[in-house]
Amino acid sequence: MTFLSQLRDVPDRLRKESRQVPTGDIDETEVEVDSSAHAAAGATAVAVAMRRALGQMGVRRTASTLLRLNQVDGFDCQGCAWPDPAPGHRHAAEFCENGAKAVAEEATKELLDREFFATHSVEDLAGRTEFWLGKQGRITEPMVLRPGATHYTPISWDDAFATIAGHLNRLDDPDQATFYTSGKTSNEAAFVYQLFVRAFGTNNLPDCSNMCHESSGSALVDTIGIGKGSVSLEDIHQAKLIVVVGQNPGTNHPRMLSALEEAKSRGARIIAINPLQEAGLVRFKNPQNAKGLTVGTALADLHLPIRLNGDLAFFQAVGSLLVEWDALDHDFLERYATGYADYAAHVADLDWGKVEASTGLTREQITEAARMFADSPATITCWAMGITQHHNAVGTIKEIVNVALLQGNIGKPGAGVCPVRGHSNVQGDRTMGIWERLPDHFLDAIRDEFGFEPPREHGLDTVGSIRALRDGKIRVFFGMGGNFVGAAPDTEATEAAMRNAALTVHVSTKLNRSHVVHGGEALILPALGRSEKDLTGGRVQRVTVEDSMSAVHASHGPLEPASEHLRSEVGIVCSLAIATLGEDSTIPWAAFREDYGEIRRRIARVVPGCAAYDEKVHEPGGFVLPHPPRDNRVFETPSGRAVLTCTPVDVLDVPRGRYLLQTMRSHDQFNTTIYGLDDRYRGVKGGRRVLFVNPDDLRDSGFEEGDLVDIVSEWKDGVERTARSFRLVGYDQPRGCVAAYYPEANALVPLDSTAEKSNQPVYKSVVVRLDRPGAADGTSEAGERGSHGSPDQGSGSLRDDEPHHLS
Ligand SMILES: Nc1nc2c(c(=O)[nH]1)N[C@H]1C(S)=C(S)[C@@H](COP(=O)(O)OP(=O)(O)OC[C@H]3O[C@@H](n4cnc5c(=O)[nH]c(N)nc54)[C@H](O)[C@@H]3O)O[C@H]1N2
Ligand SMILES: Nc1nc2c(c(=O)[nH]1)N[C@H]1C(S)=C(S)[C@@H](COP(=O)(O)OP(=O)(O)OC[C@H]3O[C@@H](n4cnc5c(=O)[nH]c(N)nc54)[C@H](O)[C@@H]3O)O[C@H]1N2
Ligand code: SF4
Ligand SMILES: [Mo]
Repeated sequence: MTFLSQLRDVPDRLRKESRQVPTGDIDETEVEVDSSAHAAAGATAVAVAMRRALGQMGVRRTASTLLRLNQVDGFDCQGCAWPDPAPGHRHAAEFCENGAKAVAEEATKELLDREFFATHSVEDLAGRTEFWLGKQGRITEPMVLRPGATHYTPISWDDAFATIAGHLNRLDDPDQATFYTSGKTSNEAAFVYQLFVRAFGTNNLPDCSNMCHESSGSALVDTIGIGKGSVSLEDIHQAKLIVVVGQNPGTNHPRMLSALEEAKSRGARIIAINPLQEAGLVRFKNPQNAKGLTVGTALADLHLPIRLNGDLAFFQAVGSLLVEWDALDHDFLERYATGYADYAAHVADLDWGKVEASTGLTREQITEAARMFADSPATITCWAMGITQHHNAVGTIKEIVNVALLQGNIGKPGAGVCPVRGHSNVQGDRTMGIWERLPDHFLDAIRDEFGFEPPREHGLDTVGSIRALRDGKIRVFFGMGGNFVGAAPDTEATEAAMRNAALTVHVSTKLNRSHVVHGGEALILPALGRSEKDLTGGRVQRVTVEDSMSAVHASHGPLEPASEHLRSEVGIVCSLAIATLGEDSTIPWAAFREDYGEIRRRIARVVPGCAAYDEKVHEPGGFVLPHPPRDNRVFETPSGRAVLTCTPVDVLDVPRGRYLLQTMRSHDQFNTTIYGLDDRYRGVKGGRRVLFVNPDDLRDSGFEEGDLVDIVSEWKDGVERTARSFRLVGYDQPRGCVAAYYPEANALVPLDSTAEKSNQPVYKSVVVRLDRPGAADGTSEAGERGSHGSPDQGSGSLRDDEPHHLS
């Protein structure tokens, strides 16, 4: 079923959902928008980074952390998963503004003690924004919220473990628990965690990847036989064409701009495909030159302002032109690929009308880009959430792979496919077995090493876990890091689901919404952060992480822990395992807790590609995991070849009076952690509840710049979801597209609106209308429907609409 027909199936009567996340402690009337101030200079970035770092950490902690950040004998940045240059090629300041903010947020001197929890009831905390919660400081001791209690109170570690073990062991079935992981967890912690969960008896291991690059993994496994990107940092430097699509590196992977700059200085051309003109790529000054002083020019040679969700059509059109022009690597296609004949026939029928409608681009624009592909001997395509968070994301990524395969751009220097990962160790967590659908050979290795039979039935992912919580099938939620409630789609449904659990537990550094929207009983277990010394077992412990380009290396923090009561994630998992599984477990939990080297020696025997792990991670710069397509053009698919695939082009029609909404990050947040209220590169200052709208659409809408609107999404499940009070901002982007920040807009994303095959929430193409405040529930002062465009379109009228292409 296409998205279009799903929309047209919206029932006549919609159930209204309008639970709002708190807004009270941010004065959004203070928001200032200066649309001309979009460009940012490097010097500003460094000044902002230093101001934040000094403000939160003080002089001494700032010096001792930032100088060790991303250094060979230092600690890995908690920010994104962008790789570090080879040892010997690193700068003294090998970090970006957002890396400095990530460190400052964790290493803050603000502490959150038991008095804080005695003062603030959970009800009070549930009325605060994520921004306020996160700014209260580091959690310093384990806390419990007993059934029916109004306040969190201190609990000893032993009692905490006994409480959790009691809940787990009282379940009728291990599948009544689910164990989430966010992507900061180290390889050692991830390995013991998945081992514990499987020894307990379930594969319910949802993770943030389910919301992030699941679509990339699905598409890449099917086509090239491995779910990871095929390039190294050196490949980026050597590429002749780099396509950055659906990604905002100036904010989310800032050091990538340095790599792009390097590539450009060696003659690469760059195409940016994005509805927005993101800073660094498209707009004037390079915000992230490592030294922060030189002011560069826009990196992209070509910017294509694509309509949201148009990328599948775009890449298919490029592929069809490459076939038409015979700009192909025939040798590669014959020796390594399969499916070319079908693909060529499929794209020969390309409907350019559909392509133009879907992309909002002209045939000339697409042809110009295709020429750049044809002229390049080595092309890399990089992508992130602008690609993965759509209903047809898996198909789009397969289309990106098709184009790469046509030109033999896999397994040669300067070429490849590059899904740019989000969290600093999200890729490593998967490598270590955090996956609800772990393959049998991996489970066999666990069985052979540890002498127990792990469960074989696939577990639940993120959306599956929310549904199971809602339906009462899951009673215990355990979160290793992250902010499940804040990050998940459909805020009202997710919050209700969490409240349905008997027990919710979070291993955390900072307070967030998942602690205050809780199950019958709730625990907060405070963990060491990556910037802190880990002396578990009485010795200095190192951990290891894997970056977006499969490089694995060690990390150890320099700082004294924020509190003596903090424990490492490894320590927490091992103690919980002993409490839950008892002393006669076949797994040496105490030895693991004593010496993480013991965990690494098991990783070496169990995890594919990790032989001699403990030796190799201690070499300067670590080692790179094997990647058969990249290393030897070996494709471990059923046919033993890379697979070209055929996907139909669907135009995502939007009914009249509706817009396509994407939810994205500002320059002052890390996912649900809100560092501050300024999106400097987009000219927004002092607030977050803004909706960016094309200026012509704004003019036609009957609203004015600065007006407040409620954003309403309608969906075929019969629920009308509302996010209230967003200020309209005119902002250059294709007509019909609008943008708001995550997590404020998560309430609008229906739980069941997920990508085909990957089940990833569709965060980047939500059909919405704009109402005058209160119109949706009849509390509007004007007393009338405030729907954008044709005022006769109330809820449920979608089926009568003539859909039209917004271009
Ligand atoms: N400072 C900072 N760094 C971060 C994070 C953070 O929150 N803050 N988060 C980390 C995580 S977990 C992740 S996953 C990454 C996310 O990194 P990004 O994917 O860069 O994050 P988003 O802000 O979601 O930006 C999506 C980009 O895709 C564009 N886009 C949206 N829809 C489409 C589309 O249909 N087609 C095209 N071509 N473009 C589209 C948007 O305009 C935007 O530029 O960043 C990581 N790094
Ligand atoms: N609307 C919308 N929703 C989205 C997205 C989107 O683009 N749009 N993006 C999705 C994506 S790509 C992702 S990855 C998810 C992110 O989802 P998550 O990874 O679950 O969320 P974060 O906001 O990164 O988690 C922040 C919390 O992690 C905890 N934490 C921080 N550091 C540590 C640590 O070292 N150890 C431990 N134990 N805890 C720590 C802190 O308590 C902090 O409050 O969100 C998804 N949600
Ligand atoms: S680019 Fe990413 S990993 Fe590197 S310093 Fe910045 S936030 Fe940290
Ligand atoms: Mo992510």
